Amino acid sequence: MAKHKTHFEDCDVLVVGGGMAGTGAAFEARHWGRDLKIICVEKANIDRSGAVAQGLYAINCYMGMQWGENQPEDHVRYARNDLMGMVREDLGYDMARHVDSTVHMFDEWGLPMMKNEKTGRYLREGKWQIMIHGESYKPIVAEAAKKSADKIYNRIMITHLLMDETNENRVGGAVGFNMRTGDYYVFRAKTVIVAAGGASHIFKPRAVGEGMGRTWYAPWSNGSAYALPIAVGAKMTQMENRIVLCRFKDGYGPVGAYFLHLKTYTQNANGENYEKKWYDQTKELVGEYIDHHPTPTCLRNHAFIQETIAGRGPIQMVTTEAFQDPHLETVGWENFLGMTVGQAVVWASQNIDPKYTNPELTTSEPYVMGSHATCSGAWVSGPEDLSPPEYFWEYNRMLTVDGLFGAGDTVGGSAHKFSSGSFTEGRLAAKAAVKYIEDKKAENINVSDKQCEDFKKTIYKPLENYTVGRNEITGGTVSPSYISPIQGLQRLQRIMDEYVGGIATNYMTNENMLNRALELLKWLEEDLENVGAEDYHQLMRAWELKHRALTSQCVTEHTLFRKETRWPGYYYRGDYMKLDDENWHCLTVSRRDPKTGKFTLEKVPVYHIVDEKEKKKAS
Ligand code: SFD
Ligand code: AMP
Repeated sequence: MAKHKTHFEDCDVLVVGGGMAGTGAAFEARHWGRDLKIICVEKANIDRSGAVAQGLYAINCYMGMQWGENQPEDHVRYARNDLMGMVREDLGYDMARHVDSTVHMFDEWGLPMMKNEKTGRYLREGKWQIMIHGESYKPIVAEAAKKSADKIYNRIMITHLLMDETNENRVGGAVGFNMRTGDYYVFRAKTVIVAAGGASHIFKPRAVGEGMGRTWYAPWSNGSAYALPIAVGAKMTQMENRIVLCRFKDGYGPVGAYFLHLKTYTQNANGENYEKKWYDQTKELVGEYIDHHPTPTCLRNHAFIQETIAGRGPIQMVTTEAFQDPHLETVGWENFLGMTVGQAVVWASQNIDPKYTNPELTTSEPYVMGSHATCSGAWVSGPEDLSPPEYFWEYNRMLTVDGLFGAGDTVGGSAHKFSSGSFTEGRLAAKAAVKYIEDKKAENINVSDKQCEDFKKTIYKPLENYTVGRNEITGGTVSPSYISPIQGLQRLQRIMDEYVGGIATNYMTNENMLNRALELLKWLEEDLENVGAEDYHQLMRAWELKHRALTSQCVTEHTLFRKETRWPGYYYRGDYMKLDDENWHCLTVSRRDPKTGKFTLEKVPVYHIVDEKEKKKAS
């Protein structure tokens, strides 16, 4: 253990994760806290980390209030509709009313924005989306964070949150290790903002074998955003609301620019528009939600999945018409070259020229996120001017652990934030964290040396497991006493895939399957005490896996709790196939007791804040 040098860093605001939300948090913390010490800790390198590492081709959340294009209320209606009613409208409204100012800063900072030549406005891809040349999106926002924070620590993975020993429910910082040097880092902090992104590789991906590692969401998004708060007893919400994405096959290229800007459309293998065919069947399941506009993302998936099960796949995107226009053809290719290069490479390597061949689509494995058309994540306080009492405990975006804040994928209930909304939420969280410090809520925090030393032992245990266990290998690499991170990951993915509604069962699950999953996940948790890491990179893999496994337990508990199928196309509860507004028009909230590891779940009212006054007046 002595081999791993310990570094201490004391600060006011600690930002965990320097992605979209983390860079927003670091930037805004400096704005409000001129004299505060602000530290950002990033697992990779902030210049190219997180989901936006490769770049993006659109900013998917921009109101355009300066031109009267949309108002925050409109966005709340949109997100509520898309999520089948289940969103935190206070959080969504709060993000929407501030998101334009974020985008205007990106513009000032040099992000190349496409313009509509006729109107001079940002070029719309869709009602909410604007188009960018975004290959350098991430370095641009990283620069703002680097100029704002006292220090950015790259290559340090945060594994645990520290807790105050005088106040059981108050955060005291975080610990982690540098995956290049192996050094141990203790960050004692007055406030912590978790902005560690979503989770891929929880469910078995479609791309396995030679394609292993390819996913739509960033493969390095490992659920720390959920595991860190869950481990200290913070409440989580809507963790059952995993998302399945319609994507171009094999490269997982996004479809938004194609549907919305290029106006391409889908068809089954016989050239038929299949979506309409599933109208009556879907109506049986979800009632009038199928009549909403735009059709909720999950219900579009539903038709796709059912049509494929019926044997009329593959489903194709009709690109051959749009691509006859040379401008649209350029946009179609550039969209991937600036965001998902792998899709362009797949097409090139499979002789698919979308001008002449309609490429195949697929539905992805599920991801856990809080920023796309889904809202899994932490249960946080909303802003004081909007939130009803159940949703408000003084500091905006503070979790149910004092001094612990969240933003972006970390935060549940506020869907459709995307890159710009996640950055915005980071700003909101940072502003509140600074206020928390100014209000003297972070005084006399006590984090003992013992707490830090105990975590140090825990963190490096996988190295020890390997060093001892490898001596027992008598042939090959199969060890009788430890498992490798990749073995553990594949086991986790299989449990989630086969029992919790992954691709193996066409997203189907039920109570028996979920109970079995919980049993298997418990055994996995026990076995993960024996995960072995041969170097620091594998040590990171070991901790990523542990975070994924804890996140998975929470997802499974939530899926078991909600006894209905709220989002057909994201997953199905075979034993409760219908949407049940009478019993389940509510949010789900869980808490894991850090001492016993037991989860408890509750229903919390979903308040429809926007339009409610009008409705009341009318009645
Ligand atoms: O079309 C630790 N997203 C899109 N958003 C848009 O606005 N437009 C698009 O065009 C988008 N598309 C898209 C998108 C994502 C991807 C992967 C593709 C295409 C291919 C979504 C946004 O990217 C997403 O909403 C935000 O990035 C979410 O922000 P945030 O901050 O919640 O997550 P992050 O950016 O991944 O950052 C997380 C950071 O945390 C680090 N990290 N650091 C230290 N210790 C740990 N334990 C850590 N664990 C994680 C990560 O390294 C990362 O830097 S489209 O498909 O929708
Ligand atoms: P995607 O590329 O699928 O991640 O989507 C990017 C943006 O376009 C998101 O805001 C989606 O909700 C939206 N979007 C994608 N496909 C459609 C569609 N068929 N109809 C309406 N909105 C869509």
